[in-house]
Amino acid sequence: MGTRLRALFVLTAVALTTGVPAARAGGDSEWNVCDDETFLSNLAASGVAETARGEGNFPREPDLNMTYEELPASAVGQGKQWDSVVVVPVWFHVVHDNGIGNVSDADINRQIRIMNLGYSGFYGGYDQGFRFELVGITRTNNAEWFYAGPTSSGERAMKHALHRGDMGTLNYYSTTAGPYLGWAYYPGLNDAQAYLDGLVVDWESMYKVSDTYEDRYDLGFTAVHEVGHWFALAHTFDGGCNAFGDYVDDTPAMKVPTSGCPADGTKDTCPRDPGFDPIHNFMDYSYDQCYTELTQGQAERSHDYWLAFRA
Ligand SMILES: [Ca+2]
Ligand SMILES: [Ca+2]
Ligand SMILES: [Zn+2]
Repeated sequence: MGTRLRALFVLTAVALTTGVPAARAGGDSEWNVCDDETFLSNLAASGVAETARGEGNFPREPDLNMTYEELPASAVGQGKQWDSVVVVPVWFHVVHDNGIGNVSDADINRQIRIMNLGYSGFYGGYDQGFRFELVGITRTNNAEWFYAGPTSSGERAMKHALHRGDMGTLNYYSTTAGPYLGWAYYPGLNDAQAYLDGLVVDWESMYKVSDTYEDRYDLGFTAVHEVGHWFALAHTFDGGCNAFGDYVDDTPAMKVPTSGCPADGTKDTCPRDPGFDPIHNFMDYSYDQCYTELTQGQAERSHDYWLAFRA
């Protein structure tokens, strides 16, 4: 079905802002996602990046010029026919800098468990019909890879070396994720790019392994969010108030990402679209403690794409 899908999957992931390089918190320089060396030198010079990732002037995720669309009509709704839970094998790649970020096996198993809880509806919402099974762990001491940002030579080298399995295998790279909390690639990478498939997730977002993101992003839910992209889920705010929104019917449209967790739950940035903003959805940008759910519509979209690209 490749040709009808056009360019939508050429790049990937997730945009909070578009086209504007993020200014580094704590400094006046600008960092372009393609300029890895500048980032690394700034990181070494300032020492502030550890406290700034994903916050302040940093978007949580890079803008990789991702586009996303609906599948061809013939492929839409096929996922409704899934009749058993899909178990996704996971290769977990620990990349560290002389021990910094060298998370334990227990941390990894807990992270997999959190992903299983998130995708089974344990916290709320709809059982997504996916589960995750850890099949292997790699450990690599490599500072370049550990600090690498998206589209960098470090990312490419890391994935060339470590990527395992096929498109139905989830490769999870635990690094700093550069200045971000994480990024992921949508389904549909071409053969030459297939090695890039997978998640890159900030190791400090794992469940209470660090206090850097305490009370914000420290419950392991960044990976739940990134897995959503890997399944083809867009942000609930992607598309804004437009009719197609995130191509999921049962997530109310929203215009801007949520920050924190608005207490009364009545944030409504698309007042003409029924429903309050889905601030508890894992595909918004809320704090971890605000995340509880994915919807039936998101499960159906994920299974449609699974059948089309990963099964
Ligand atoms: Ca929607
Ligand atoms: Ca609304
Ligand atoms: Zn995202």
